[in-house]
Amino acid sequence: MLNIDAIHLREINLPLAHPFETSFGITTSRRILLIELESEGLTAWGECVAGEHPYFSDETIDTAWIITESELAPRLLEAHVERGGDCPNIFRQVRGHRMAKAALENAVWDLEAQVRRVSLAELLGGTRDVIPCGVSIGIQPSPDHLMDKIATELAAGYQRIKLKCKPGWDVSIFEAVRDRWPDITLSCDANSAYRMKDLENIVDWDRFNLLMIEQPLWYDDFYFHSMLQKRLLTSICLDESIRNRRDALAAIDMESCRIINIKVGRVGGFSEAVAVHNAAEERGIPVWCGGMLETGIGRSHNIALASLPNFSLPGDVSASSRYWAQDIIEPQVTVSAKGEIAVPTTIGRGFEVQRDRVESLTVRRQTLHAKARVTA
Ligand code: OSB
Ligand code: MG
Repeated sequence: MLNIDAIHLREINLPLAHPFETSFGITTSRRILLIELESEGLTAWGECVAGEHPYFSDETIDTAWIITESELAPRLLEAHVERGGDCPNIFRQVRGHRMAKAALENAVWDLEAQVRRVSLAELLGGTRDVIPCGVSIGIQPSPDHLMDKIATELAAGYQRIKLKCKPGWDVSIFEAVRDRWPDITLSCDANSAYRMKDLENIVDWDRFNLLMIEQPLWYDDFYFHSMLQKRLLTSICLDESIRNRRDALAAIDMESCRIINIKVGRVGGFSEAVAVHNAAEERGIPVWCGGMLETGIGRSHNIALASLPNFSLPGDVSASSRYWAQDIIEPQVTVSAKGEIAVPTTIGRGFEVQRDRVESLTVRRQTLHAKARVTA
């Protein structure tokens, strides 16, 4: 039994070390909802990956805050909780709001790992000692800026370069990058910036030998992606479209994609992330772990998840220093010269939260307490 005594919500504000531009906008600073669970002297953490605006997904930090405070946290405090895997059922009545649910559920798994005295990776079923790392490089002010960034990341050892793209920042960029680096593992991510009128343009990208094209079409689509995939040699990878295991099954059976990006926040927590992973594995579809510009808390959860066996492609989980002047965990997440992150084997998530730092970055807070328990 996991007796949760209190749930603390807090918002921290943290500037990114470098602005991050996608087809849907530029992020220069993050407003992040952190969850802290208190349970019989233990502290567990969760991070909500919803952004400030409803651009990547329909959730935002503000919707997540309200739903957590008014619906999810009260349910969790009243429930009989044995394990992290109980959370989907506890939250079942609330539709959607998967990023809000994930922040709480992942904190419960973090707590469960501490109570069982195992690493979070082990609790999730992880088998890897190290995870292979790639980087996601945002749209840059100029092609020269992009070339410099790629050179830096390759020198650091990253195994795969993913370029954010959009109409006007695509073919000419791929050409320039392939001219200079004909053999690197390269992919692109459109974040739904294209439509079927662009089909012939996208088919032409086959000549760049990309590992995958991530979410080229609508954020909620399977059918048109399957039409596009039929015309392409390059694999499509779905990100935004995959909300749960059933979506993964639909996408795989319709041949809308040949690769899946798993983001634990996007699918509603570790239980569903493992379910998507397993469904893909049974059908021979490789997965990789996506990122959402997380602090070290969400990042450490991503590392544990990415240690599962079917995370066979390099993910977007990279070093703390690529995002933050100083991360809020200790040690910071670092990547080896081979482009790998070591999966912690110590109890729990394996990185300490810098509590004083978090305290000083906090701009809003709210605490919910459990009702006094009756002990026999
Ligand atoms: O589509 O993968 C995406 C960041 C914010 C929103 C969506 C995406 C991303 C990234 C960055 O690609 C991944 C990372 O480095 O955390
Ligand atoms: Mg993506």
